[in-house]
Amino acid sequence: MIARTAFTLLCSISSVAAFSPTQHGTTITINTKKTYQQFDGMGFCEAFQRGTQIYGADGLSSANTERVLDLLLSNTTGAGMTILRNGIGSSLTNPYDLMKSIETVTPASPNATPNYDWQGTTKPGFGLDNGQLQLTKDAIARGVRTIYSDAWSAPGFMKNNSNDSNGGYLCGVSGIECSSGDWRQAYADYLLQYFKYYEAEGVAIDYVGFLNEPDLNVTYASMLSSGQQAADFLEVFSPTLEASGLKTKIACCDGSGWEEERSRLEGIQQAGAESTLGIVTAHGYSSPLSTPFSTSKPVWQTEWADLDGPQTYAWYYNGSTGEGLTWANHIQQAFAVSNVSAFLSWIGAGNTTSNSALVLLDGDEVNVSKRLWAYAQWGRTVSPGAVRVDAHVRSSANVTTTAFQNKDGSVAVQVINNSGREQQVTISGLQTHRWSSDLVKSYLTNNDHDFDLTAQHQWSRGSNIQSHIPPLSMITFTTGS
Ligand SMILES: *C1O[C@H](CO)[C@@H](O)[C@H](O)[C@H]1NC(C)=O
Ligand SMILES: *[C@@H]1O[C@H](CO)[C@@H](O)[C@H](O)[C@H]1NC(C)=O
Ligand SMILES: *[C@@H]1O[C@H](CO)[C@@H](O)[C@H](O)[C@H]1NC(C)=O
Ligand SMILES: *[C@@H]1O[C@H](CO)[C@@H](O)[C@H](O)[C@H]1NC(C)=O
Ligand SMILES: *[C@@H]1O[C@H](CO)[C@@H](O)[C@H](O)[C@H]1NC(C)=O
Ligand SMILES: *[C@@H]1O[C@H](CO)[C@@H](O)[C@H](O)[C@H]1NC(C)=O
Ligand SMILES: *[C@@H]1O[C@H](CO)[C@@H](O)[C@H](O)[C@H]1NC(C)=O
Ligand SMILES: *[C@@H]1O[C@H](CO)[C@@H](O)[C@H](O)[C@H]1NC(C)=O
Ligand SMILES: *[C@@H]1O[C@H](CO)[C@@H](O)[C@H](O)[C@H]1NC(C)=O
Ligand SMILES: *[C@@H]1O[C@H](CO)[C@@H](O)[C@H](O)[C@H]1NC(C)=O
Repeated sequence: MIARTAFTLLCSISSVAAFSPTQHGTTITINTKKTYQQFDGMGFCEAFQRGTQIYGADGLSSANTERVLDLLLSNTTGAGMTILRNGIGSSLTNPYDLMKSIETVTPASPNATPNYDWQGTTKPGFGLDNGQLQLTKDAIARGVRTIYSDAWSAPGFMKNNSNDSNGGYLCGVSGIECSSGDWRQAYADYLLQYFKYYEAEGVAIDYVGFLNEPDLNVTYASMLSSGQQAADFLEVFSPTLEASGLKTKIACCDGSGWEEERSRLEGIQQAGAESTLGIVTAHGYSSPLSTPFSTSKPVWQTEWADLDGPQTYAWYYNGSTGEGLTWANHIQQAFAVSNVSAFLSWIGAGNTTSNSALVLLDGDEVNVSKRLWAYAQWGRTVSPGAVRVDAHVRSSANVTTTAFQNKDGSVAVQVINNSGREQQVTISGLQTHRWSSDLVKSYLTNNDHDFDLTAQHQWSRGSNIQSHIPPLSMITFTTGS
């Protein structure tokens, strides 16, 4: 539905604002010449067998499997996610919701020939790698460009607590001497073998993580590590990966919060191992995203969700932790303040009584949280390879913005109005279009809209965009053909 009322355009009269800034007006000035970090994508995870629920483990019909995949991945009807994060299994068995390892038999020593078993990771009815291989293929077919495979732990026999759960450390890193020896090379070889199995299925893994939340000791797969200890493994892993000829790059360390990751990154830097990393990865749980890390590597927020709240589908109700607007603000601040290049949800779709999924499944019921449409505001309008550009806000109210320029020259400007009144917004500085017949479109999400196209107009380059943003709403404006 195109509702023309919410949108007017100041063609060619250029920067003459049709209202006084004192009337709840907001002016956003875009400067595409001033650029910041690259955008790599929006993403999600279906590890711990959550993916099997997309394929019907809890009663979802095949028609709804398609619908759920579209909701997460489609760039015309869904959130347009382009990054999938998979879990590399470390468990001995795979009842729900464990992830079985490709190496469950303990070798006699770190140098003994390993007994890898890819077929052993079959989840009956859902295929290899505990169901994740099929999801990976389907995701790629629907536009996912980047696969990030992350190990929550090494197999138990490589660790000083002899278990893939309950924390413990990799044998052979600083301070961890095990009677069984140094297992760093064996762990590197094991991760490599996992990628080779995917390669044989025609799937290239772009990034590999060898830790997940290495600051937490928990009763599921987990492995502790300091920055120095991560560097001790990188010293072995990086040359192993390089020698393999695979293009997979290393991610580290998926700290459970921003500061937990910052301290590990600093440890890696002090140990001189930063150059071995492809990306720096952090979660948002234990400490919130804040000032950027001091690194030239792209930084990704790779896991975050509301784990504690009751199931929340609303965009805005009272500003609580699971609402769509709350997450729109988290995502926007991550790009604008914390310099991330990608933002990943914990669970995409799943049957959960917590509030962590963007799409909640129950039997054949599919309930979409407004959080999904917060992800769509970037996933649908910014393509991997875009760069964030300067967007300066002058506002009498609570309006925040990010702007990105896509490789084709088009620009997407995400504007959140956190205030309880409608905002009049003027966007200036959009100059860089090469099309003779540009369009400007606006996509609205709030309690009544799900990334709905609310206006579409001819637009001439250099002219201002003027619009109204309803209270407690988000609009992304896009230019392009
Ligand atoms: C828009 O509203 C949200 C939710 O109330 C708030 O968090 C945000 O800071 C507001 N932004 C602006 C620019 O008013
Ligand atoms: C949308 O997805 C399709 C299918 O993957 C892809 O070919 C196309 O380039 C995408 N469009 C944008 C704007 O990202
Ligand atoms: C593993 O090493 C850590 C750090 O030295 C130590 O605290 C822990 O007790 C060790 N675990 C076992 C089971 O020995
Ligand atoms: C590993 O720890 C888990 C969780 O505490 C426990 O259930 C399991 O029996 C342990 N496995 C082994 C091989 O000790
Ligand atoms: C991790 O937690 C387990 C269970 O509470 C405990 O036995 C173990 O000592 C802890 N390990 C470390 C290294 O803290
Ligand atoms: C933001 O990240 C990029 C790498 O993606 C880096 O080159 C740049 O220096 C960072 N900027 C800030 C302010 O940290
Ligand atoms: C918001 O409303 C929910 C549902 O009624 C309630 O559980 C929660 O405590 C409220 N949160 C705040 C911050 O008021
Ligand atoms: C999904 O929504 C329906 C209808 O509102 C509700 O009855 C059901 O409990 C919801 N399911 C979940 C998993 O929240
Ligand atoms: C979803 O999970 C709940 C809680 O674990 C469970 O009771 C329910 O049966 C599950 N739904 C389906 C359809 O499996
Ligand atoms: C903007 O919105 C946020 C969240 O609702 C609020 O905390 C903040 O006070 C608001 N700021 C202004 C200037 O209204």
